[in-house]
Order: sequence, then structure tokens, then C-alpha cells
Amino acid sequence: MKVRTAIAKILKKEGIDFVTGFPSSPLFEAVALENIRTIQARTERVAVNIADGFTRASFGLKNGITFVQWGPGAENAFSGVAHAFADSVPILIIPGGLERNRLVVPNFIATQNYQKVTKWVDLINLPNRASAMMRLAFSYMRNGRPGPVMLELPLDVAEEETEVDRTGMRLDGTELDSYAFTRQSEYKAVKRYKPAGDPADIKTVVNLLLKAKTPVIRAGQGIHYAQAWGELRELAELLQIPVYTTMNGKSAFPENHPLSLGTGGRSRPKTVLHFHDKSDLVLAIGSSCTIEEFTTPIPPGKSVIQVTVDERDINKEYPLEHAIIGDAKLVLRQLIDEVKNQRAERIENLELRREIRAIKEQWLKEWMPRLTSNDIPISPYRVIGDIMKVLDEKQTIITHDSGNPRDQLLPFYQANTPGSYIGWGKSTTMGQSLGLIMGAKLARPEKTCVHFTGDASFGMVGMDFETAVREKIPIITILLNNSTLGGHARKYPTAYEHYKLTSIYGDYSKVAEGLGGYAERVVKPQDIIPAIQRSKKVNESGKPALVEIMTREEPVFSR
Ligand SMILES: Cc1ncc(C[n+]2csc(CCOP(=O)(O)OP(=O)(O)O)c2C)c(N)n1
Ligand SMILES: [Mg+2]
Repeated sequence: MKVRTAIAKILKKEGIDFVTGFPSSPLFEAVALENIRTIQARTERVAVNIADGFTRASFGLKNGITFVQWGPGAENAFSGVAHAFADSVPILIIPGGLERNRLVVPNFIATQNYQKVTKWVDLINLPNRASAMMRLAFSYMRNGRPGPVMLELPLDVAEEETEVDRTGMRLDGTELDSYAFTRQSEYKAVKRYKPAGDPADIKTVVNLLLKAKTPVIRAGQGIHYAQAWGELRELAELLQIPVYTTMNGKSAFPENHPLSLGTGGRSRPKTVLHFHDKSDLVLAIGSSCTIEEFTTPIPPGKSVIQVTVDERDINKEYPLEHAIIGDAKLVLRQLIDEVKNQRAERIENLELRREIRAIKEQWLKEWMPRLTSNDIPISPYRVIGDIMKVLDEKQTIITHDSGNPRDQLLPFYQANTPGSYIGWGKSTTMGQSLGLIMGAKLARPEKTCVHFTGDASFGMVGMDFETAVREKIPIITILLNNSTLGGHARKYPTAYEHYKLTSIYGDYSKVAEGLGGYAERVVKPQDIIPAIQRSKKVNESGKPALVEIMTREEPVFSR
């Protein structure tokens, strides 16, 4: 069989139902012949974003796959792949490659150019290596720290014949007898293997936790990938430790729980800093503890314990008191068992709960005038207040986009159900939310899938709204149209005055209508909720909807 057929058959065995991408690639026809759906985006970057959102909404249990053309297709996919790398999302991208004898400068060679933004990238240089390399790609996606992998498939290799899965061969191409080989048809789906913590580390960490006076838990997206929500909650309750999540970890701990401090992004509820500041120990679980702009850093002078699956994160930014290398779910279970062994469970700490509640209430009271504002142009915070009234959080997946929409939504949207919020952005690529939410809808069709985006961010990817229409992926776009890059003009007073830098224009409901979707433009605050209700109704027929809300710029954030 040809290599392209072998790859398609392997994808089938790995449980892949659909691929995203943009032609040309011989793999599209090959997978269609195996009854794998092909979803064509309007640009490669969004094709990758859809695969990314699908994977996040599947907690990494399923992997998004994207095919793009050699050269321009591979070039255009870059920001999508770089973003998946920054956020550790296990997807597989197979760009075509030029024929092997054309791998010369200045032709784009993905294997070279994607080195720094993939967990692994390699070139399928021989037909008989195809299945071994696919096996490795799935193995890297399913094990250890998640991340995107890439296999460049030269056009000539795709068309060559392959029968055996060979891991070794003499230079002259003859078989090496000492290497076992299997037929392509014998490929078996790759399994996941998880590491637990060293029992000595578990004891040390439990002792440190029991000694701490004001510990706090920082929960990252590793909780989602390990599906460790139940264990996280159990440990927090056993030891009465308050929990905040990182931006990527949002929804890992119910935000309506009496021990929840909310999400620590660049913006955050008052509770996060209050308890962070007074803590003597921070237990970070499933968090890389990377210091970056969009996640609350751990204040200096704290004793930090880190639980992570990736040894490269240990001591990366903070000098650690102790660490446990392991899968968040297994390690949390070990910690719980050790606490129980020591009979160290604590009773409900009513004083702590009261303190959390009081700070939360006072904080929300301060923000209520914005969340309920009747002003025109509409306040973005009023939109958030209304979204929370009209959407059933349990039945919804929501994600923000880059810019003010992220910093406005993140602290206030209460995510109580695991996976109900996709927080993203170690790289904060504008426009990412459209593809992400389409992918999420493909993973969880029963959910109302909403993305909350600005006019400039939508402008980067808006044509892909047509992909949602054509592919019948019924999402809801909530677009805040403030005709600007929120908060940016003040950085460029001269460029703004002379050239109107940062000002933009668009009638996006017309764009969405022109692309075949349902659309409304909302000017008055009282029309927000009915417009979203109508959009939900329209979604039932398989059609995406866009609610364009004319808002004011409001770069004021909860910090
Ligand atoms: C690809 C990319 N380019 C530039 C930026 C920097 N940036 C972040 S947000 C933003 C403006 C976003 O404007 P808009 O989407 O309209 O949202 P608003 O803040 O106005 O609500 C810019 C320029 C980025 N994050 N990504
Ligand atoms: Mg804007």
C-alpha cells in the first residue's frame, strides 16, 4: 500500500474521526477513503486551532489532527502550532514536504523551522519508517508533558509503496535481520502510561502541608489533562486549603466552592492576591509555574511545592521547597492516602470560609455597577453579567479571546464544571478563540459553545466563521465591537493623532450574514439576553450565530 494509505489506516486505528486542514495534501483523499471526515478551514492557522480546541475539550484523551500543504501551508500554520506548544496541547500536524531531492534553501522545510515550537518534529524520510514514526508521534502525544508533534511528509514518500513497519535498515536498503518488523496492517493503537510520585516525596510533602499555617493550592491545566478534578477537591477539603486556578487551569476547581479563590490570571478576583499574600506555602499542582504576563505569579518568600509531570519545570522559575514528579491524579491520590494514613484530616474551617466569602462579596459589590450598567455604548462588563444570567454554566463551554475580553471575562465568569471554560494563552494569539470553540463543539456537541472576542481579534480569523457554517458547527460568537484595539491607543498618542493607529472599523453582523450564519447587532443593553437566547435557538438547527455588541472601550480590570 502507499504511504498515504498506511497513514490513513493508522489514524483510523488511533480512533481519529476527523481531520482539519487546507489542501493540498494527498492525505485528504486517503483518509476520506477510510471514512474519516475532512474539515476544511479557510486558513491553516485556524485548522490547527480547531484541532487544538478539540483536544483541549477532550482533555487530551483524543487528539486533533491537521494536514496542510508543503511550503505556504506549513508557513501559514505557524501561529497555531506555536500556540499549541506554548499551552502544551497534544495535536498532530502533518505538513506535506517537497520531494526529498528538493529539500534545499530557500524552500520551506518544516522539520527545520518547527524545531522550537513542537514537542517533536521529524521528516518521514523512508516509506518503511512511516508507521514507526506515527507510533512515536502518538506515543509523544499521549505520554509525559503534552505538546504538538509534527511529521513532515515529502510528496514522493507519500506515493511510495510500503509493506513493513521497519525500525532499522542497512544503508543499501536491504533488511537487517536482527530488527523485528511487523506488517503495516498489524499497527496497534498506542497506550498511555502514567508516573506516580516517589513515596518518600509524598511523605515529605504531606508533612510540609500539615506544618503550614496558611497554605494555598495553585491548580494548573495538568489537572484537566489528568482528569484529577475529584482528587483535587478531595485533598482541598481534607486539609481545608483554599484553591485558585491558573488561567489555563480555570474550571479545574468549582468556583462556587467555599474554598475557591477563583482564577489567577493577569486579572483576578480580590481573593487570589489576598490569600496568596498571606500564605506561607503554595502547593502548585499540574502547573509549570512559568512566570508570564497572564498568570498570577507566586509572591516572593513563599515556600513552593510543585507537582508536575515534566522534570524540566522543576526549579525553572522558583526555588522549590520540594517537588513531586508525576501525574496529577495519581499524585493527588497518594497525598490523600498519606493524609488519611496519618489521620490528619481537618474539620471544616468555618473561619477560613467566612473570610473567603466576605472578600468575594465585597469585591463583587464593587464591580456590580459595571456588571449591571445600563450605559450606551454598552459596557463589556454588562455583557459578562448578562452572559452569566442567560447561559447555563453546566451546559456551556466558553472561551475568551486575547485582549480586553480575556481580562474582563476571566475573573467574573464563574466556572464550576470541569471543562466548562477553556482558559488559554501563554502565547496570546488574537483570533485563537474562534477555532478553539469550533473544536470544542466537535468534541462536545451537546454543549452550548461560546467564544467571547473583540473586533480586532475576530478580524484576524473572521472568514473562518464560514467554516462553522459550512461544516455545521453551531457555535455562538459574542463579538464586542469597540472599533479599536482596546486600551492600545494611549500607548501611541502621536501615531493615533496623525494616523489613527489602533482604530478599526467593521459591521461584523453583516459579515457573518454574508457568510451564511445567523447574526444580530445589539446596541441597547436590554437586547443582549434576547439576542443570545435567539442564537441558542438557531444553534439547534446546526447554524452558528454571531452577536455583535456595540460596546465602549473599558480597559479597567480587576487586579
Ligand atoms: C496576533 C497578535 N497580534 C498582536 C497581539 C497584541 N494584542 C493583544 S490584544 C490586542 C487588541 C485586541 O483588540 P480586540 O480584539 O478588538 O479586543 P478589545 O481589547 O478591543 O476588546 C492586541 C493588538 C496579540 N495578542 N496577538
Ligand atoms: Mg476592539
